Parts: sequence; C-alpha cells; structure tokens
Amino acid sequence: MEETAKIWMNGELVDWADATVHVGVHGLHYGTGVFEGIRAYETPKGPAVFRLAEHMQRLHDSAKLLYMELPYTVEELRSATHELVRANGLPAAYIRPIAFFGYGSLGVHTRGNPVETVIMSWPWGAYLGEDALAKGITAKISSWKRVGPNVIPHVSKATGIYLNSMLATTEAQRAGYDEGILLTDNGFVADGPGENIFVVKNGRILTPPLSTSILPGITRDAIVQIAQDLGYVVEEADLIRADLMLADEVFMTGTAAEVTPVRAVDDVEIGVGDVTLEIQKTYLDVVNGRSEQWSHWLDVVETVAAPA
Ligand code: PPE
Repeated sequence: MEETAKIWMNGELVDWADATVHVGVHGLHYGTGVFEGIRAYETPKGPAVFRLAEHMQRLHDSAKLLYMELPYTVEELRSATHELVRANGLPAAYIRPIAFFGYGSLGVHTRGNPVETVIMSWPWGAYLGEDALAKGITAKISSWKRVGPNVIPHVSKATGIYLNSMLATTEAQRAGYDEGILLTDNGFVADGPGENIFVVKNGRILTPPLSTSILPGITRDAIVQIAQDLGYVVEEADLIRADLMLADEVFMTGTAAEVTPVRAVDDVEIGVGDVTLEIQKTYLDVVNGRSEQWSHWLDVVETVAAPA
C-alpha cells in the first residue's frame, strides 16, 4: 500500500503513522466493523468522488444492521472525505472509510465499546491487474458458498463478512485463476469476493437480485442505469453456473474493479465482448468527468479555498 500524508480519525486529520489502535479492539477479535470502498477520479473540474453520499449512506445502513451507532452523519463523513482528499493532494485515490467497535471489553457483545471512525485514502490502480480491464480475467466458481441472509446480513458491508471473500479469492488464485465467483447455498450466482456480476445473453443484460446474497453495489446500480440509457434491456434474474458458462459475455463491477470483463469461467472460454467494452467505456467516461449527463454522481472537491 502506498502511504499518504494523512488519515482522518475520529474527527481529525492525523499523520499516516499515528493512525493506530490497541490490539484489544473489539473489531480485530470479532470482525465487528463496517467499511466502504470509494474512488475519487481526476476530472476537468478537479478531484471528484464518485457517489460519495450514497457510499456514506450505505456505511450508515451497514452499521444499523450490526446494531452500531455511527458518531458522524452522512454529511459529516462527506465533508471529512473532502478534507482528507484536500490534505493528501492526490488527483485520484481510493478512499476507505471504516468504523469498528474499539477498545473497552472483550466478549462478543459490543456493549460499552466505543465506535472508532476512520477514513484512509491512497492510490490504488486496477484491482485485478493492469491487463484486466482490456483483456478480461479468468474466474472459478468457488467451493465456498456466499454467506446467506440469515447468517450475516449480506446487505451490510461488514468487515467480518470478508472472511468469506478472502477464502473464495484465495482458493481461486491458488488454483491459477484471477478471481472467484460465489454461489448461494441453493446454487444461484451471488457475487464475486469484491464485485457484482453481470451476464450478457442475446442482447439482454442480466444480474442477480438482492435475494441471492449480493452486496447492493453502487457501481452495479450505476451500470444498470447506464446500460438502460444505452438502450439495453437489463433484468434481475436468478442465474446458475451454466448461465455463466453459456453466456455471450460476463463482466464484474465494483468500485475497485470498475467494469472488468470475465473472459473464462471454469475454463470455458467466453471472451471479451462488445457490450462489456461499450459499458466499460461509458462508465470510465462518467467517473472521469467526461459526461455531462451523469455529472450529478461526481462530488467535486474544492481544492482551493473559495474567495471570501
Ligand atoms: N460485492 C462485494 C462482495 C464487494 O465487496 C463489492 C465492493 C461489490 C460487490 C461492489 O460494490 P460497489 O463497490 O458498491 O460497486 N468491494 C470493495 C472492496 C474490495 C476490496 O478488496 O477491498 C470495492 O470495490 O471497493
């Protein structure tokens, strides 16, 4: 990880090296935290954070599902992010808010432990490697099932859930694939360890619904709107692994992964298709501020103080 100058921690900017906690924090022992992944892009209007308020709202929703009360409002977290982006001076960055139960007592209940709220930012390039966006990745159906809705609320971007993701991506990469794909206990396609999934079949675009244990991705939502605007029919559908293997195109979406083509699933070649590349290009135009139509999704950070 490339270190940057500052981290926003519980209301103030501190030096990167000073953003530390005790080994006894609750979140470390039990995975009792929630987080976000956000990207800021370099646009003609300056650094702009993609759908910042929506990400901070999801952080609040995630916390609520864990009976955690965040000490900061969506608006306070939004302006903290602006402050951090300004302080670190990066034209583009990955932004990682995290809130977790801190130091107090141990034992699985969280009563009495304070909530620590932190925002980090650093440069993060292509999630699945430099070639992934153009050439696509290979994926393997994981033997690990996606956590079910009554195991841990998958709608919450909770830190503990990512043990499920870590196992899936590690298994896939140890077997020589770029990424894993998780199915539900019933055999329906859920999502990747850090991405949502889309299938293109006969000109229609399909993606699994919330009921298949997916994280409600903010990129997923943007892609649905962008694809519909481009004239495609987009539907939520229960998909099985055969639908991936027989698809015309498969792609994954996420803040980190952006729009990544999947060129093979379980060694069945699918290739990188035109629909995926069209949607990817449009998405990258939108996030980089080259499209007026979706400019309301870009939260521009004022880097110079406004004249008094
Ligand atoms: N599913 C999962 C399981 C997931 O972690 C992500 C984001 C998504 C779907 C896509 O959500 P969204 O970013 O709102 O479009 N994964 C984040 C963390 C990745 C990591 O390795 O850390 C991300 O992309 O920032």
